[in-house]
Amino acid sequence: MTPTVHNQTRHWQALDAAHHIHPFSDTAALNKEGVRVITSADGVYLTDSEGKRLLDGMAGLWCVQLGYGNEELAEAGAKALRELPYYNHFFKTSNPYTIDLAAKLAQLLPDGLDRVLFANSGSEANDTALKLIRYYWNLQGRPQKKIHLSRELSYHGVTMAAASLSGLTPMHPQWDLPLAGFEKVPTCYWYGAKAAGYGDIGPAEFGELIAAKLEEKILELGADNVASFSAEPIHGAGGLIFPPETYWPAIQKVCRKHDVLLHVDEVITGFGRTGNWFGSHTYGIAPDLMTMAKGLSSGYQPISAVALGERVGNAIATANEEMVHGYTYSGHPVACAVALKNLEIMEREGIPARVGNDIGPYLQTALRTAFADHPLVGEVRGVGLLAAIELVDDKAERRFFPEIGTVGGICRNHCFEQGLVMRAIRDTMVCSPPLTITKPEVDELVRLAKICFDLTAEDLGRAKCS
Ligand code: PXG
Repeated sequence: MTPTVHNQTRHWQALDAAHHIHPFSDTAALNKEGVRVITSADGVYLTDSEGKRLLDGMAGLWCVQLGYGNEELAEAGAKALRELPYYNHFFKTSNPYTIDLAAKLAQLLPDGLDRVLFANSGSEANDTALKLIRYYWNLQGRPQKKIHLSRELSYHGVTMAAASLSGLTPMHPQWDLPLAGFEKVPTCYWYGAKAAGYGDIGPAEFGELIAAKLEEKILELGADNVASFSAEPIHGAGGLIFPPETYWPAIQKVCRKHDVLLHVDEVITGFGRTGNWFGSHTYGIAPDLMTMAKGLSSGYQPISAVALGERVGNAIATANEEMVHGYTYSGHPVACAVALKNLEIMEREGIPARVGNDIGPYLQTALRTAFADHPLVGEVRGVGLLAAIELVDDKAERRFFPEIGTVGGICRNHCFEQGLVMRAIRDTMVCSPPLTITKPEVDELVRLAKICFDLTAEDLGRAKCS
């Protein structure tokens, strides 16, 4: 590293510390340490201002489906920027990019989801979904149906309503949330069931039991007061928790029985991540509303959407009054152009099927083979190109470390040092690489992860993996 490069990094770090507040960060601690400045990216690799390369096992924040440096996406954006850099949809207007994207989504989405509204982030999409749910019940003449149910450990974003919907409780006290009318139900975290006092229950039975808890909650609140149930098909930021196979069928039955709208948050699970276009395809879910963001544009542009099933879609389309909602940038032409190209490439290259049949199983097998006997690894779980490795104190007992998050933090730091980006959620290491990752790159990811897990085991004085 040359002195000028280092000075440039220091300069950026100083300016960042002085003027930029980071999301989900302890500002004082971060400024003391100094941020890492990412200057470029290509394929599955990031490069920082010191010239260090990192294999991005997280696809940014679970979003860069097609990897970095995709020329076609860049060209699509540049073309739209020249042709129509902005126009809105408020004044009885539309534009070809937005129209084509809406129609393309209707074609790719699960049956029945035929209409979409656009927004700019996952949080906005979820906020919008909650408003539409309230509007729907108001239109039905059932204004008392107002309570939004969601799950413990869920992550739905950070606006006042999306944070209220989120079940990760540390997200609430700084902002006096949740708002009134948001209630939580337990979730289907089978690996943690023993530690949570459910005993030695099997996954299938646990899935049914947790779905029954949703019904109990609805009955306790009164079905006439419950508007909706929101859930990610797979918990993402809550620790990559995959549902037992009994869970989703039972949940859907409960929602139908009690006339509770089912809102599925596919911000992470959408666009090929699970080996199908949507997580709802993977788990056979038929949502009333679906929200999506991230992979919709491979993260190249901020864009999100709410898709509506027949019930809510028809109610709005036949309300014969103005729907008083919309953003300046709803359906932004440049974002729509990039998203449209993203979907075209994914379709042309058969990306969801590649994840489902080829590279996804390859990653899952490689991780299971590498970590089956690792002293810290209690479980490797995953679907498609989502994988979680649970680091535990006692494998046989499925017992977590006493100070939750410390070991995950140690491991995550080793990963950065070794040139691998993996996220630690509590003591679960998670991985969600670009969907374009190659087999040699998966091999490299697993090789680096193994070094880091071994270093973590050494730090803890545990035997290393042979
Ligand atoms: N729903 C889900 C399921 C998400 O994962 C959002 C909504 C909110 O999207 P926006 O675009 O408003 O951020 C998300 C976002 C992490 C992490 O560290 C995860 C997300 C965002 C930031 C960090 O895992 N997911």
